[in-house]
Parts: sequence; structure tokens; C-alpha cells
Amino acid sequence: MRTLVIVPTYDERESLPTTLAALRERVPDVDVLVVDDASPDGTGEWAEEAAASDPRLHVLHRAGKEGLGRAYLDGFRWALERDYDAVVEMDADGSHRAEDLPRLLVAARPGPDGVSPDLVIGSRWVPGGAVVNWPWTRQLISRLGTAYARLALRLTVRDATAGFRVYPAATLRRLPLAEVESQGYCFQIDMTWRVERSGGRVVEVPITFVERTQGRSKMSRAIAWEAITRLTRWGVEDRWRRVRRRFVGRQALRRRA
Ligand SMILES: Nc1nc2c(ncn2[C@@H]2O[C@H](COP(=O)(O)OP(=O)(O)OP(=O)(O)O)[C@@H](O)[C@H]2O)c(=O)[nH]1
Ligand SMILES: [Mg+2]
Repeated sequence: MRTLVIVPTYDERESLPTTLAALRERVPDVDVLVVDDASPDGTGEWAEEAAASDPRLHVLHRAGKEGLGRAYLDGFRWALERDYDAVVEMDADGSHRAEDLPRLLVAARPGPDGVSPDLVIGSRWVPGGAVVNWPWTRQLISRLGTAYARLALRLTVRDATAGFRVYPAATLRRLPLAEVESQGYCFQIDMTWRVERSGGRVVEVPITFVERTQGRSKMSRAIAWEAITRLTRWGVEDRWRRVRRRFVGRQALRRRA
């Protein structure tokens, strides 16, 4: 399985070297693509230098900070153009442990029935999952985020905002990626919903999520607000579509009778 790990970065000069070293040690046979949004702290230049001596490390430079969603969509396109079989999403800040990745990749392989999942999520909120050094406020926000996504969009996953994932290339090829507009961590919910509502199978693998020790979080009020407003709109639109479908269906039955 040719695998590409996409690591989006914005001002991760302190964390990125450790993240890449851990990846090299734990999963040496993957390629890595750093997608940097012209980080003012020089992350992109550092990655470029590192890539010069590592043929399995690549760097995609974007003109400015446009959000996580845009960075991943560019990374997905890069991966599909080069025929990778699986694409991993992984944060640069140390929250996603390279040592958990082999288990995610095993879960992405076809099962005894020959069928592979459409998405594998490294999940904090399934039995065996854990968070380390995360303040209770962040834990609450994360849990409320998923609870709201489950309620509004009728998602089945336990960790809808998780950013440590494996997408088989086939999933990315069949989803209408050009339609995805979400920018912040709403992007993760958006993609999860697209996989679930298209009938895809999602597997959650427990991981240990570790709070970053270096650099600054990019989580902001604007990102949280984007998630709340989009989720609410999608939830209402989805309910409305269902009601209409039922109503139209009943009318058709009556006309036939
Ligand atoms: N290319 C790019 N990367 C980004 C952008 N925003 C965040 N990132 C990266 O995405 C990953 C996750 O961002 P974080 O700041 O850790 O956000 P988070 O994990 O949702 O929040 P915390 O739990 O507080 O760390 C990190 O590797 C960031 O550097 C962006 O606009 N562009
Ligand atoms: Mg983080």
C-alpha cells in the first residue's frame, strides 16, 4: 500500500522536526507531504531543507493562511495525482503520535471479506482512547462538538472532529471534493458526514491524543463559530429534505390510490 501522510503546518517550526523524526522511526515506509501556508516562523523553509536530503519528504507551499480544509484539499489532490493508495491526515503539533499510526493503517486494509473501510478515524472517545494534558474545557468542547454533530447530522462516529485519519484513495476519488468549503476543524465533520451519508463505512481506532507542548493552537472563535453555524444549517436542511421527501412520497401514494 503506497501511503502518503499529509501534515498541514502553520507556524510549527518547533514541533515539525520532532513529528517527522517520530514518523521516520515508527513508519519508515510512508511518504510525507508537508502543506505549509507560508508560515511566518519559517516552517516551510525548514521543511524544504529537510526534503532536500530525504527523497520521501515533500513540501507543498501555499501563498497564505487559508485554513486546514483548503490545505488538506490541496494535499489530497497532490496525492491522487501521484496514485497513492492511502492518504493519512496528521497534525504537526505532537498531538497525534506516530506510534499509533501502524494500527490505523492496519485498520484501513481489507478485512477477511475483502472489503476495506471507507475511512479510519483515530478516535479519542472510544474505549481505549485517551487524551493527555488536555484541559477539561477543551475536552468538553471536543465532546460537545461531536455530540452536536451526531444530533444535527445523525452521525454515528464517536469522534467527528478528530484530525488523525486514513482515507483510502478510492474514498477521496468518489467524494465531490470540489464542493467542500469548510475551513477549520468543521472540515473533519464535513468529510465524515460525506462519507457516512454516501453509505461509506467508518472504523474508529482508539488513540492517545497528547496536548501540544510547543507552539500555539490555531483553534479560534471564528473556527468554532464556523462549525456551529454550518452544522446547524446542514442539520436543518437535512431535516427539511427528509420531511419533503416523506410528504411527496405520501402524495404520490394517495394519487395512485
Ligand atoms: N497549512 C495550514 N495548516 C494549518 C492551518 N491551521 C492549522 N494548521 C495546522 O493544522 C494542525 C492542527 O492545528 P492546531 O493548531 O493544532 O489546531 P487543533 O489541533 O485543532 O487545536 P489544538 O488542539 O488546540 O492544538 C497543525 O499542524 C497546524 O499547524 C492553516 O490554515 N493552514
Ligand atoms: Mg492541535
